[in-house]
Amino acid sequence: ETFNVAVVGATGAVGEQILRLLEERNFPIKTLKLLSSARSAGSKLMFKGQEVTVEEAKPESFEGVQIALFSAGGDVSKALVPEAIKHGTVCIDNTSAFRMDPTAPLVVPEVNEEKIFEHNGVIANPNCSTIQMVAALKPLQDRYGLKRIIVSTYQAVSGSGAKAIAELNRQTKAIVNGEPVNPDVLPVASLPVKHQIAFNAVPQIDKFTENGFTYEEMKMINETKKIMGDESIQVTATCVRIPVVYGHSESVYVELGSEYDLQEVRSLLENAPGITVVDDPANQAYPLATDAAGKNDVFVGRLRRDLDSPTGLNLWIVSDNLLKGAAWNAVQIAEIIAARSQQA
Ligand code: 11C
Repeated sequence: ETFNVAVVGATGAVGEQILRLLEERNFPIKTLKLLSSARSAGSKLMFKGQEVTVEEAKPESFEGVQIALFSAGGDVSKALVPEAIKHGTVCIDNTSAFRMDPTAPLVVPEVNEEKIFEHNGVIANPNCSTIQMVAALKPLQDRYGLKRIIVSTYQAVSGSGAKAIAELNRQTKAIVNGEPVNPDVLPVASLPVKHQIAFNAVPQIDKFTENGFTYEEMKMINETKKIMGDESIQVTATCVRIPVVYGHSESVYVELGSEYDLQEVRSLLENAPGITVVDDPANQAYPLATDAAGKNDVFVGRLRRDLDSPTGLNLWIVSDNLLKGAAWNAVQIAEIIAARSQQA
């Protein structure tokens, strides 16, 4: 069986990776529609050696479409996912629009694949920094339970889109040449104050909420509980933007539900799907954003016991934010839907 597929936001940073993955994984496509905002409509993209013209996404675009992957921003998803559902399209949504909707499954296949089939038309893809953390913690949750997570992130500028990548490049050149930096995009393009990202660390990703946490931090807190299916897990997060282009890194301190054996933790992670352990301090081997970029896996290292708490464990978790953090997780979900439908 092959499928009529649409990619909404095909010209964006994540859309580009979705197309590459659909091509590389030979997804069973009957027809492919590339959709975008009016601004990008008319541009041409290559898919399997053929030129495809990008069309403006409209409610009627979903006629006959069986699977649609959305990554064109929350407003586009809020407006068009309900229209697509009316046409019977199963929507995989990369934005935050439906993540906390209790009727929408929030899925990381390594953690809660079975939730996919509880959907009412839309399956939400979590935030990038959440996905890599829960994928790595799932085997530990299954074996020991999770009591508390304290995470600090070191996030790549590509999470904020193509303009932020250009801004980092521009500022880096400006500083090296002794020219003015003129921050224009980060931390949040729509807010009046901007900060230098080159040679800096900015403890603000997205806007602030009323409780003093940013939306990015609240995504990590709320989405983790929903995906892991346990509201009692305590989570606190500090999200920081650093001058890296691809790959989010995370320092995670976790208190497990019981005492643990470090060798067992290592082998649980080594045998977990989608996880690669890189952890050999004697040879200075640990996950690096530069190594994770372009790869689908989540990389875990710096495994070490806390010195005070017998249930405390430290980890360093790195993954490509545009791949497992976005496009690959979405394509994985699409592959699972396609495989189930082919079995039926
Ligand atoms: C960032 N995590 O790195 C954000 C990007 O909710 O899908 C993804 C935002 C989202 O800036």
